Amino acid sequence: MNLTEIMVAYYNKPLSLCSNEEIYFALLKESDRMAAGKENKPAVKKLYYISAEFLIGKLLSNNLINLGVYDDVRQQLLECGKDICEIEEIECEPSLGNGGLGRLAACFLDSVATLGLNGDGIGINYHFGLFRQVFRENSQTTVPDPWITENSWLNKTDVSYRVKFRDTEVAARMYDINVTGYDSTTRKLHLFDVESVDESVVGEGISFDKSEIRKNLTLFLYPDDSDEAGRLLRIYQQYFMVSCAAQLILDEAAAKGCSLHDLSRYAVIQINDTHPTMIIPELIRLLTERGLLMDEAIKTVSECCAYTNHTILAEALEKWPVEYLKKAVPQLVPIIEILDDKVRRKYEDKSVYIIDSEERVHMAHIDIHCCMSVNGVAKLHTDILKETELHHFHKIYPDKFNNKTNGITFRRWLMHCNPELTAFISSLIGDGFKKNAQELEKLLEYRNDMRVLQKLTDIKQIKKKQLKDYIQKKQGIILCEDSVFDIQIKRLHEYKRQQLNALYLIHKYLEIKSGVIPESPITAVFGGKAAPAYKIAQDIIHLILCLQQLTSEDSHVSPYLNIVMVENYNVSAAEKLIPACDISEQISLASKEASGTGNMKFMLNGAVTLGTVDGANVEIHDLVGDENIYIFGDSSDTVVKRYSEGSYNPMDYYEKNPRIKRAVDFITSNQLLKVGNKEKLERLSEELLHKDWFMTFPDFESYVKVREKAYSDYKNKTEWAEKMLVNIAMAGYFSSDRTIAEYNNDIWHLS
Ligand code: 26W
Repeated sequence: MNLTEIMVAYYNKPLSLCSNEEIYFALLKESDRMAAGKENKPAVKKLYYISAEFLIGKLLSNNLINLGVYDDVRQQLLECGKDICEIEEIECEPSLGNGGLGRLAACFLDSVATLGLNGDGIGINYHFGLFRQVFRENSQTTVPDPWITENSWLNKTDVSYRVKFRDTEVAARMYDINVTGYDSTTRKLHLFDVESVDESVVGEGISFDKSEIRKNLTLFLYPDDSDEAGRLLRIYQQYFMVSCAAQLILDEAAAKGCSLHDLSRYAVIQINDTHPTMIIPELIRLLTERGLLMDEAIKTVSECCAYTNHTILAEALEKWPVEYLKKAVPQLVPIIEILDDKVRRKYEDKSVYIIDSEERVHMAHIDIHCCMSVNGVAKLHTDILKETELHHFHKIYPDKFNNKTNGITFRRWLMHCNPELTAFISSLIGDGFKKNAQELEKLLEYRNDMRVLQKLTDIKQIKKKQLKDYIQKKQGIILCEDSVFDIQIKRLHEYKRQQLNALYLIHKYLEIKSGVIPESPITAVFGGKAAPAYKIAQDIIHLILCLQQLTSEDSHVSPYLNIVMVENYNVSAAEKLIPACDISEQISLASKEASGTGNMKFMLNGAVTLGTVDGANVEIHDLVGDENIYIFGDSSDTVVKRYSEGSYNPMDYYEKNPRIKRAVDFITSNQLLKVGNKEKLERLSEELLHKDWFMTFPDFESYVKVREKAYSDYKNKTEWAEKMLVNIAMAGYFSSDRTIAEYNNDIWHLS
C-alpha cells in the first residue's frame, strides 16, 4: 500500500495534510478492496455459522495485519508524523455481542478465513448493539451504542428477502462485512437488517416501544425480556435471523445445483447456542413446502445441523411457551409438534421431550434430537453435559456428543494487542508461531535465561504504562504502574463471582485500615456490563464502584490498594487491559463457567491465572503445571453434590468465619452507605446472607489464602517472569485455528 498515492487519489493532497478521519476512511476503503480480492473459489460444501452475536471488535488494524500490510502502513504514517493508534481511535467498535459466545464467533470466523475453509457467518445487524454502559452515581446506566456510520465496514448487498410473521411481514436486507484471514482468504459475515428499521423510536436510555416490530426488530441485541412484549421481540429476532439464513442457504445450494434431497452435501450449519435453533423447524418447513416428505425433510436437516452448547445455567437455557410461538411464528408450531411427537413415541423419559408439561418448547432439546453433533466448549464442560446436565440425552445419542475446547485468534489477542511481546517472541523463535501456534513452546528453552526473563518483565511494564495512560485519559483515574495488576473482566454474573473478588478487596481494605500493609501495592481492575434487568448484577457493580470511591478518597489506603472499574468494557478495552495484567481472575463457581476465553487471552499475554477448577482453567492448569497457576476452591463434584443435597446455608459460614462476617457487614456499614445507595447495598448483603446461590462463602478462605500466595510470589521478579514465560509458551493449544481444525475434521468435513 502506497499511502501517498492513495491520499492523492482520494483527496488530492499529501498524506501529511490529511486529517486522521480522512486517513481512516481511505485505509478502510483500500483494505476492504484488498480483502475483496482474496475471496476463495466456491467449493461444494459450505459452513454457515449462525449466531445471535458476533463481537468482532474494531477492524482496521486487524485487517491490515491479516492482509500483511500493517507494519508498512504504520511506518509510512510514522514518517509523516502520524500515529496509527490515533487513526484507530476514529473507528467505532461494532457492539454486536455481549460476551464470550459472541467473541468466540468472531475468533472462529478469523480462523475459518485463515484456514481457507469455505464458511461464512450469519447474524443480525443490531443498530445500537447491546448498550453502552455509563456510570452515574456509582451505578450502571445504559444508553444506545450506535456504531453504524458512513465509514463502517458494512457493505450493502443486493440480497433481500421477505420474512413473514403471524401478524406482519418485513423486508430483510443483507449487509456484508469482509472477514480477512491471516495471510490467506477472505470470508463474509452476513448481517441481516429490516429495511423498515427506525432508530427514532428509541426514547430515554434504551427504552422503546417493543411492539413495533417493523421498526424495532434490529435495534438492540437481547432487548429486555422481563415482560411478554420483550420475550416476543426476542422470538421475532431469532426467527428473522434464521428465516434469512434458511433462504440464503437454500438459494446458495440451488445455485450450485443442489436437489434439496442432498442438502447436506452442500451445507453444514453450526448453531451457536440455542438462539438460532429455529433454523431447524424453519428448514424442515421450507423443504416440505418444496416437495420433500416430512421424514426425509427431518433427516436431511438433521444431517446438516450441529449444535454447540455454551452454558449449563438453567436460566440461560431457552424455553419458549408454545403460546408465544403461536403469536409470533405459528408456521413453526406444527413442525415442532411433529418433532416432539416423534420423541414421545420413541422415548418414555419425559426429560427428553421437546414440549414439556407446561407447554414450553425446550430449544436445546430440538437441537439435540435434530443435530448430527452436540458439542461442549471445554473438557470439563463436555463431561458435565454428558454425565449430569444432558445425561439422559447422552444415553440416547452417545456418538453425537463431542468436545471442542474453545480457542482465540492470536492475530488479535497477541499480534495486534501486544506488538511489543510479538516482536520479542519473533526475535527468539522466529515467525512460525503466527501460523502454527504450537511453536510457542520453543520459548521454554529460555525459561532460565535472565535476559529473556528481564525483557518479559520490561514489556509487561510498558503495557502497564500504556494502560495507565488509557484509563487516565478515559476515566481520569491514575493507576500506580508499580503495583501488581489484578484484573477481572467479563460480563457481570453471580456465577462469575465478581462479588467474591469484591469481598476480598473489602477484607484487604479493612486489613490496611488496621495497619496490616500489603507487601506490594495492589491494583484491582474490573470491567463488565450487567443485563439491565439483572438487579443483583447491578448491585455488584454498585458495590465495586463504591469501593473504588472509598479507597481512592482514603489517603491511608490508596498508596496500597487501588480499585477501578473500567466503564463500557468492550473488545477495544480488553485489548488494552489484557497485555497489562499480572493476575487473571477466573473465579467462577466450579462447574458453571463452560469454558471462558478471557482466561486464554490473559495466559497468552503472560498473566498468571488465579482460578477455580472450572471451564478451560482445568486445561490451562494441565498445560502449565501447579507452579504456574493459582488454583483454589471447591471442585465441581463437591458443588454439584452440595446443590443436589440442598445442604448449603450461607449463614453457617457467616456465623463461623469472622473474616466473612466482617467483610459482609461492611457492605451495609455507615462508611459504605456514605458513598452508596442503601437499598442496593442491603439487597446485595441480604442476597449473600440468605441465598448466595453461587457459593462464594465456602470458597472465601481458600481464595484469600491463594491470592495472598500469588501476591507474595509476585515479589520475586525472576520467578514471576518464568511463570509468565511458561504461560505464554503453553498457550498455543488455545489458538482458535486448532479449535476450527477440530470442528472441520470431526463435524463439518469441508474440503
Ligand atoms: C440472554 C440469553 C443468553 C443466554 C446465554 C445470552 C447469551 C448466552 C450465552 C450462552 C452466554 C455466553 O456467552 N456463554 C459463554 O460462551 C463462551 C464461549 O463458549 C464460554 O467461554 C463461556 O464460558 C460461556 O459463559
